[in-house]
Amino acid sequence: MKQIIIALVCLLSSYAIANPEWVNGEIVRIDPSRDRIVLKHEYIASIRMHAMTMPFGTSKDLNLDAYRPGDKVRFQIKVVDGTLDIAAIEKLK
Ligand SMILES: [Cu+2]
Repeated sequence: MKQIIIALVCLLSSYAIANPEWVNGEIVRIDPSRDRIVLKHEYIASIRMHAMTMPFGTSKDLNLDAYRPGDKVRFQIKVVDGTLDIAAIEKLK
């Protein structure tokens, strides 16, 4: 079972690397103390995830100072240790 999960995560991360996909969403909450951001996102085709509101991890080099809840954004994801992190984000005009 563990191997299946690892294989799945590897598959997901190779998808994300091979085909960086921009996903539209809206910021719901930013939680810098826990390196987390909650986004209401549209369907993510690369991992076949339906639209939902969920938390994503954020890395230190992602500067979110200019972002506020309610901002419309587009973002790219990456799989880190089995969790979804934001690889890139930018505001939609
Ligand atoms: Cu989701």
